[in-house]
Amino acid sequence: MAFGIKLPDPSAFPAAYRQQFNELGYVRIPGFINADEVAMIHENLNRVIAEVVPTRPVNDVFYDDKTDKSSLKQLIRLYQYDDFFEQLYLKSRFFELAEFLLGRFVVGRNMQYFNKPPGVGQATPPHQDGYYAKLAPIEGMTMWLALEDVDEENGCVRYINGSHQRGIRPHGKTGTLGFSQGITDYSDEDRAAEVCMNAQPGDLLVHHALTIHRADANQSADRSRKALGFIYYWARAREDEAAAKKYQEELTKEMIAKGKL
Ligand SMILES: O=C(O)CCC(=O)C(=O)O
Repeated sequence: MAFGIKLPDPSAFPAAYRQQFNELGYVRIPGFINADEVAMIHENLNRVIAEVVPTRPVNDVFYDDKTDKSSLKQLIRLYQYDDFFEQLYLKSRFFELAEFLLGRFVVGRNMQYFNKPPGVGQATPPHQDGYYAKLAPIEGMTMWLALEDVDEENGCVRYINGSHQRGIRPHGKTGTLGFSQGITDYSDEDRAAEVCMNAQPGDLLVHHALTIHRADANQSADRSRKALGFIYYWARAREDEAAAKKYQEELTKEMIAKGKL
């Protein structure tokens, strides 16, 4: 094709993935990567945590208890400081799947590492990722790759079917580092509609940027809950830069004042 242009391939993945993503607001893909690939990700995460994390600023690295390094809960913008994660994010099957599901060209907005260490791993408040992004239109997705067994005990992600079709809900401050905004009118009806997404290492969950989701705290005695998040948006979505900058500055100030950063 002229100029080497490569359009998103409509036959790259089963059509059922897109159908489920559009209807439910998420799709679960068991075994999206194999055991060797999962092992490679763990190996690279261990390397980054040992060698790179000590050099990163406080707003890239979140702990449940900042005096305890074993309580590491989140690494933000992982692809911006490591070659392995940059390739995994932007030159991989994950990126191709994002274009396939959206049916449009996408750009990467953030890649994160999530953990809920046993004993200290906090709940993830109900929210919609699109609220955080400060983008218009809200056409995008988050991929959530399980790196360990995940279930009700250690904090499965919970989705509400079809919630991506009902617009943005009101959000307010939660005081939770890494998930500072949550839905303020989350109801018993919402809770009753939740679906817990059990997962095994290598399974991929993909949710639309408007899909409502949350996760409980890790209540297990000794199991962590490690995952990677890949966030992609339609390349044409525009950022409200002033709003995004103001939000980020306020957030960092608030978290430092509370002693969380
Ligand atoms: O890992 C979690 O608990 C939640 C992740 C999440 O909310 C997200 O990826 O948008």
